[in-house]
Amino acid sequence: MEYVEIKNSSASAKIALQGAHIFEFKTRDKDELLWLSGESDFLLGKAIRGGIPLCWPRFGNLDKNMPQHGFAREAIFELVDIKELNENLTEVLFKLKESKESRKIWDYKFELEVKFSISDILEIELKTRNCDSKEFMITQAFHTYFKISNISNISINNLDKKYYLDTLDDKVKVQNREITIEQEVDRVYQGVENDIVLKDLDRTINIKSSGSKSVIVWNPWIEKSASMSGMSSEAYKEFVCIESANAFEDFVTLLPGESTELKVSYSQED
Ligand code: TA6
Repeated sequence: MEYVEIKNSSASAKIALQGAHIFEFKTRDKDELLWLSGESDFLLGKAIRGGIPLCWPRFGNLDKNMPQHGFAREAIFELVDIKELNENLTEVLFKLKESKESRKIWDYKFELEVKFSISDILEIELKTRNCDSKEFMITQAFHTYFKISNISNISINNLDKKYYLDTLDDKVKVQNREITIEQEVDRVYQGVENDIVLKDLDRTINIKSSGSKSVIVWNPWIEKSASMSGMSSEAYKEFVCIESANAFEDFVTLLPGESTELKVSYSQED
């Protein structure tokens, strides 16, 4: 599976052309940011398990002839440009346009651009342009797998008092204080416009996003971890997904010629 490897004075990264899927990111003086399953097959046509899968043009499993989380993460993107802006910052640009295959699933003309900024901060911009003569609706997400010391050591902060859909029982609930994880968690928070902070022992990861008002928090816990593809039975201890998204009611409709951008940045503190 072809990938681009970036190394500069601040960070290193690996990004597969399939799905414009970043699966490694490490700054010079910090641990690896992203979790990557040791059981991920790296087979063309099968999403890499871990890193940051791009869910597009759908988040979730709502359209009958659309794969879960859309088709972009299994599509081969074009590597358009690699720019070394200085010794500490490299920008990488990928592009995807409609194809015969994509139009069988989703009959629209589009241009999807993904721009990575690799430095001590990881920034990603997902830009969708409607190149068709009719409007279309998208939902989307950065399905980010964060590498953690152990699921029992983490807390996810700044979602206090936010409403969320608990997809495990389809009930809407309100978050009380920080999130800690002692069971399967699969929640879609709505109306989120603030930064989120993942704390793991003495490590803090700041998650900033723009163009999005929904955030998904997911951990499969023991049973699902053992049954999901590309995951070991112990994997649930090693990662948590915090996904900046336009999910469900937070969908985006684009008229012909219009475009929208979903952006996220991840910075780390000790
Ligand atoms: O983002 C959470 C979720 O929708 C879970 O329900 C689970 O299905 C997860 O994504 C992984 O999905 P995938 O298609 O990557 O196996």
